[in-house]
Amino acid sequence: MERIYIRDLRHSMDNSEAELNGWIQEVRKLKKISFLILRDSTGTVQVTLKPENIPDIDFITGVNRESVISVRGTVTKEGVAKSGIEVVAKSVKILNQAGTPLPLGITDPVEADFDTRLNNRFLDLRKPDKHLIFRVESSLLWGIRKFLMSNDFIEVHTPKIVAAATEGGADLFRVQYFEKNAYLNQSPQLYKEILISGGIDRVFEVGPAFRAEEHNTVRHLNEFTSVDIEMAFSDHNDAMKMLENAVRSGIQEVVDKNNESLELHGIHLKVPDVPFPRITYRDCISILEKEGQSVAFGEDFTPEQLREIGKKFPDFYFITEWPSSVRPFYTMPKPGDDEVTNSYDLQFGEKEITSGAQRVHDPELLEKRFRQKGLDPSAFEFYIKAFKYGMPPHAGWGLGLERLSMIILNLPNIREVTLFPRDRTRIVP
Ligand code: AMO
Repeated sequence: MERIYIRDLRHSMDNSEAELNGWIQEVRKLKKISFLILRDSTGTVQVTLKPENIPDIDFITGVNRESVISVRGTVTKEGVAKSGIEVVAKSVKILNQAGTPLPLGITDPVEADFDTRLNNRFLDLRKPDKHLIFRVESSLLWGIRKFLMSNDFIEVHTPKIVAAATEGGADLFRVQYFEKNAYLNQSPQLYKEILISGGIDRVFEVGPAFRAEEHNTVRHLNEFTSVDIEMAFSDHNDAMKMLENAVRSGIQEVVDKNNESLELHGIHLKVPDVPFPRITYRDCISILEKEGQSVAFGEDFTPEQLREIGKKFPDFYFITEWPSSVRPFYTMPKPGDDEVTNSYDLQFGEKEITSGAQRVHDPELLEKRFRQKGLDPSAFEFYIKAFKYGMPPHAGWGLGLERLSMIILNLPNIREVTLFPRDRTRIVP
């Protein structure tokens, strides 16, 4: 007998035979017959147990909720269940019994506190709305991957144990690498640029990035998933186009694959139009000044200031031409105006999703930029070397996958879209 998912029962013929596997969500015992609500990764269905088919009916209905079972039976399309579909069991096999009491309820109307949920993530994920988050994240990434692959990018994997800091020395996790000191990589930045010198032309990577940021916020993780690209013979404008279309393609895939489930959970997702608006850092200062705020040129915007700017741009938009002082050494200064750079952040309202830029490709300028940032170029010899023997002009970006998922699902905390979050206090489970 073929195993089928509960979602697909609606396509089954009346009176056909099916095997279903899943968890017992609920037991309803009546005088003669009993019902189980069976749940799998795609939904729930009512299973009818009749004593003439199931001689050990009392044993089965006495099994704890959340035990794992396999049911073989007849699909009945005009049953008494609300959905109209039920399965009249011919046999029920208990595959594994669940303990009691459950450390976290699956169907409780009142949600447990977040820590209890995360401590019992395996149970939390059995709830359909939590499960859906990770289906959405998977579709989102698949849409982005498909877009990049169809634009001649190849997917690469670069080291996560590294010898040099990428995004600034402060937020590094140290690891003991035999007799040497090493770090967990903050970003694949240096490696993706080296690959451009390697002649690969267009690369992308999806992988973990580690930041030892001390503060616990709803938008920061100490380990997040970074979607990075780097493209040769390109500038920041080319990279921004690639980004807005990648985001659009990701959201399109989410809608194509999950719209029915999203609508069921009251989430109405719109595929954004491109191009996204572009606004310079200096224009943002003007907006803030009009609101009576004084902003010092050369500093990052505070969360309050971003909130103010976000009021004018509630959807996706780019903030471009950030000052050199707030961008890393690898960022290309704007020709003729080197107070600012050929850089951008993709924002959604007040929230940052992506940073990117055209990069410095001239090795002399690169060494100068290292020194301006107070960094010793000799620690980056392996990187600078790749610039000395024919490095094309190039540009790219790094997108926080969890940040984008959080935004499209309108969730208040980045931990909701992270299976097993790593934050200032949490490394288990
Ligand atoms: P940046 O440091 O801005 O740039 O990071 C890029 C994007 O990664 C996400 N992000 C985070 N998400 C969750 N928790 C964190 N602690 C965290 N830190 C960053 C954000 C951010 O926009 N090398 C450059 C990218 C490039 O220029 O290609 C970089 O890493 O969404």
